[in-house]
Amino acid sequence: MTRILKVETTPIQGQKPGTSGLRKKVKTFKEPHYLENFVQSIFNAVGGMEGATLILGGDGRYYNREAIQIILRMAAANGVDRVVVGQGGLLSTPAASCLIRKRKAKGGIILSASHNPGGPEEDFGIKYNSDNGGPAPETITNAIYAESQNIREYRVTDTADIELSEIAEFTIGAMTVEIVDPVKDYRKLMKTLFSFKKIKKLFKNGFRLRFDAMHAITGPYAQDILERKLGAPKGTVINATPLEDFGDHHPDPNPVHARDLFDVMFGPDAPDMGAASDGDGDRNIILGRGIYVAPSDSLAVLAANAHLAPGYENGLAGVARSMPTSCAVDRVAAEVGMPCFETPTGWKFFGNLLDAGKTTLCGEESAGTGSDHVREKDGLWAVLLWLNILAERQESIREIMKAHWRTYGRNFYSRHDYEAVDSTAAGNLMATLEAKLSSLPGQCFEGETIKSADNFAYNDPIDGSSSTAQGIRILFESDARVVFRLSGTGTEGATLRVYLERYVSDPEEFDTETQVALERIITAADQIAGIRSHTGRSEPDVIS
Ligand code: VG1
Ligand code: CO
Repeated sequence: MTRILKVETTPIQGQKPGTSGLRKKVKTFKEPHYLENFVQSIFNAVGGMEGATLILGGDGRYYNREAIQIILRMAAANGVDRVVVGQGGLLSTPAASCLIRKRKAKGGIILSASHNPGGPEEDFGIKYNSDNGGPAPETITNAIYAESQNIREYRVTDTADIELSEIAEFTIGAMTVEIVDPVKDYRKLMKTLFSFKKIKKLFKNGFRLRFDAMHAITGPYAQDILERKLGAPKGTVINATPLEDFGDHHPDPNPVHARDLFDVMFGPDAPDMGAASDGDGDRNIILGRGIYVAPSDSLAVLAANAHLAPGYENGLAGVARSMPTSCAVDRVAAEVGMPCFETPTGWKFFGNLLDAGKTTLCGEESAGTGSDHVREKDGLWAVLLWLNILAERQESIREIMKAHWRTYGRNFYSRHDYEAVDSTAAGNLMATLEAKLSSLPGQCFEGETIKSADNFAYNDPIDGSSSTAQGIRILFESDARVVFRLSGTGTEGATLRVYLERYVSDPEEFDTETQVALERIITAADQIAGIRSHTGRSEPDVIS
């Protein structure tokens, strides 16, 4: 007999999900009732789990397996009918999204702190995805938070751990636990979207790719699809084994944390393409030989060329980008004559547009691109779409970028992150800026006149919900822009993100180094917001 225990508990402060679920230090998650309270709050917030199918998996970071065992015991006690778990407790975020949709599950729980570091002293995270496969919308995340602040009891069974290493089925009381191959369904989906035949031929003809899985979840997916199915040479995927501490690195594909890849791609004998993904496999960066493709540019290029892949041969219904993402994709949309939506940061805001068929491709400046094939951004998908396009166009990545800029002009773009800033100082910076927004238009900084300034608010065109204070944006007369936002995924103090952009139409300027092209805007941003004076920092921690 399986005993169901009702455990008395008390609310824990600050269990508010951020941009992408709840992220805290492992130590916090290990505190008594911490994980349990949040999981029970999820179950309560979605109206109970009686008879439901639930998808469960994570990026393999430290505490992944323990958390899975706890969630399985709680799911059984909450009347879940079936839990589908990735073998070894592993599932990338896009693969989990794929499974939720395929299995018509009520939802999924993904264990990851994405690009944040892992290990006993580092970060852990948990997010809930709804039945469309996407991150729970704000109505649900708000309800989860409300539950977590009122919780008095959670339910759990007293069963032993389930063996996660073999593909098999188990039962806990009336609940079935089905352990599945984490890659299989995802691979099948990719086959429906891309010409594996043409990509195979590309590799056969000697195309060289270096895919850095950063010791995170994409390793097994990339090895299976790129090396075993598409014939890329063995060793194309590096750092392919998921490790609990990601080899003591941040699994964040940016110029700082993916430094080795950048060095190779800008060094002698660079391969044709470089790519990397993050902790949970939803992000991607793309590099060509001696060139880094800004994620905002990647979105624009994919939007302009997606029709070259079988899954998108009929064109796109529309595109969507997060507000801080550059306007490069807007230019493609205008040219094609399709709608372009601007949403707040976080993939959950794309869900309604995708469900309603209003948009096919979505993207964020933070190295996230995806489409309506799932309801998450998808790192390996983006790499495959690039490969399919390269196989069709038979040009280098550099040539493709140059041709794109010649057609549309170039949106120089960079994000400056100030990490672990004192929370009060960061709050003051934003409040001070907010207070003077209405006085900014017409003022001039570094020769740049401000055209408009506001704190971005979004009204969802599908369900009418509104989200306010999503980032302060300042537009200049010169087609340049700066956006200020505080991160919702950091776990130490506050992270200030400053997004900088300048549009240039003169081809003579296209080869300028990005930070140089943005120099005036960078200085103006500091003058407007007092970054140095508020934070005491003279330089950003990460420039991407
Ligand atoms: C960051 C990115 C945002 C992304 C989010 C989750 O959020 O800026 O674009 O959606 O991470 O991505 P923030 O609030 O720290 O700026 V992931 O790869 O962590 O699921
Ligand atoms: Co991620």
